[in-house]
Amino acid sequence: GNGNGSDPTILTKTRTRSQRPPLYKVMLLNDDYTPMEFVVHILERFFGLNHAQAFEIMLTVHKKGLAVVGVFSFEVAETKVAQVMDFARRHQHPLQCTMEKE
Ligand code: NFA
Repeated sequence: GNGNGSDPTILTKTRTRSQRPPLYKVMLLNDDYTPMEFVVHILERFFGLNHAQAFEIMLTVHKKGLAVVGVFSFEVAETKVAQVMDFARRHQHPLQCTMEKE
Protein backbone atom coordinates (compact mmCIF):
# COMPACT_ATOMS: atom_id res chain seq x y z
CA GLY A 1 0.00 0.00 0.00
CA ASN A 2 1.04 3.57 -0.43
CA GLY A 3 -1.25 5.38 2.01
CA ASN A 4 0.07 8.61 3.36
CA GLY A 5 -1.06 8.51 7.00
CA SER A 6 1.29 8.69 10.00
CA ASP A 7 0.56 5.16 11.35
CA PRO A 8 2.98 2.80 9.54
CA THR A 9 0.87 -0.28 10.45
CA ILE A 10 -2.18 0.94 8.52
CA LEU A 11 -1.58 0.34 4.85
CA THR A 12 -4.05 1.91 2.48
CA LYS A 13 -4.17 1.85 -1.28
CA THR A 14 -4.64 5.07 -3.18
CA ARG A 15 -6.26 4.63 -6.59
CA THR A 16 -4.22 6.25 -9.30
CA ARG A 17 -5.14 6.95 -12.90
CA SER A 18 -4.24 4.08 -15.15
CA GLN A 19 -0.97 4.87 -16.91
CA ARG A 20 -1.73 6.63 -20.16
CA PRO A 21 0.71 8.74 -22.08
CA PRO A 22 0.36 12.44 -21.22
CA LEU A 23 -1.73 14.55 -23.58
CA TYR A 24 -0.88 18.01 -24.85
CA LYS A 25 -3.25 20.85 -25.71
CA VAL A 26 -2.34 22.68 -28.89
CA MET A 27 -3.39 26.34 -28.77
CA LEU A 28 -3.60 29.20 -31.23
CA LEU A 29 -2.99 32.75 -29.99
CA ASN A 30 -4.70 35.87 -31.26
CA ASP A 31 -2.82 38.75 -32.85
CA ASP A 32 -3.90 41.93 -34.64
CA TYR A 33 -2.49 41.12 -38.09
CA THR A 34 -3.08 37.54 -39.23
CA PRO A 35 -6.11 37.49 -41.55
CA MET A 36 -9.13 35.58 -40.25
CA GLU A 37 -9.34 33.53 -43.47
CA PHE A 38 -5.72 32.44 -43.03
CA VAL A 39 -6.47 31.10 -39.54
CA VAL A 40 -9.54 29.28 -40.84
CA HIS A 41 -7.39 27.74 -43.57
CA ILE A 42 -4.82 26.54 -40.99
CA LEU A 43 -7.51 24.93 -38.88
CA GLU A 44 -8.94 23.10 -41.90
CA ARG A 45 -5.58 22.06 -43.29
CA PHE A 46 -3.69 20.93 -40.17
CA PHE A 47 -6.45 20.04 -37.73
CA GLY A 48 -8.98 18.39 -40.06
CA LEU A 49 -11.81 20.70 -39.08
CA ASN A 50 -14.68 21.47 -41.44
CA HIS A 51 -15.22 25.09 -42.44
CA ALA A 52 -17.90 25.82 -39.82
CA GLN A 53 -15.81 24.31 -36.97
CA ALA A 54 -12.71 26.14 -38.17
CA PHE A 55 -14.55 29.46 -38.37
CA GLU A 56 -15.98 28.98 -34.86
CA ILE A 57 -12.57 28.24 -33.29
CA MET A 58 -10.94 31.13 -35.19
CA LEU A 59 -13.61 33.47 -33.75
CA THR A 60 -13.01 32.11 -30.23
CA VAL A 61 -9.27 32.85 -30.58
CA HIS A 62 -10.07 36.32 -31.96
CA LYS A 63 -12.45 37.17 -29.09
CA LYS A 64 -10.82 35.41 -26.11
CA GLY A 65 -7.16 35.68 -27.03
CA LEU A 66 -6.52 31.96 -27.41
CA ALA A 67 -8.26 28.61 -27.79
CA VAL A 68 -7.38 24.95 -27.63
CA VAL A 69 -7.60 23.58 -31.15
CA GLY A 70 -6.88 19.96 -30.31
CA VAL A 71 -5.39 17.52 -27.78
CA PHE A 72 -2.68 15.11 -28.95
CA SER A 73 0.26 12.92 -27.92
CA PHE A 74 3.54 14.84 -27.48
CA GLU A 75 4.84 13.81 -30.89
CA VAL A 76 1.69 14.72 -32.80
CA ALA A 77 1.29 18.02 -30.89
CA GLU A 78 4.90 18.95 -31.62
CA THR A 79 4.38 18.24 -35.32
CA LYS A 80 1.17 20.34 -35.48
CA VAL A 81 2.88 23.29 -33.76
CA ALA A 82 5.84 23.08 -36.15
CA GLN A 83 3.55 22.84 -39.22
CA VAL A 84 1.48 25.86 -38.15
CA MET A 85 4.51 27.98 -37.18
CA ASP A 86 6.27 27.14 -40.45
CA PHE A 87 3.20 27.82 -42.62
CA ALA A 88 2.54 31.16 -40.85
CA ARG A 89 6.20 32.20 -41.16
CA ARG A 90 6.30 31.33 -44.87
CA HIS A 91 3.24 33.54 -45.41
CA GLN A 92 4.74 36.28 -43.22
CA HIS A 93 1.93 36.23 -40.67
CA PRO A 94 2.74 36.55 -36.95
CA LEU A 95 0.33 33.78 -35.90
CA GLN A 96 1.57 31.85 -32.86
CA CYS A 97 0.80 28.22 -32.00
CA THR A 98 1.90 26.63 -28.72
CA MET A 99 1.44 23.40 -26.79
CA GLU A 100 0.96 22.71 -23.08
CA LYS A 101 0.72 19.50 -21.07
CA GLU A 102 -2.93 18.84 -20.19
N1 NFA B 1 -7.35 39.07 -34.78
C1 NFA B 1 -7.11 38.77 -36.19
C2 NFA B 1 -7.79 39.85 -37.05
O1 NFA B 1 -8.61 40.61 -36.58
C3 NFA B 1 -7.66 37.40 -36.58
C4 NFA B 1 -7.03 36.27 -35.84
C5 NFA B 1 -7.83 35.27 -35.30
C6 NFA B 1 -5.64 36.19 -35.68
C7 NFA B 1 -7.27 34.20 -34.62
C8 NFA B 1 -5.08 35.12 -34.99
C9 NFA B 1 -5.88 34.12 -34.48
N2 NFA B 1 -7.43 39.89 -38.33
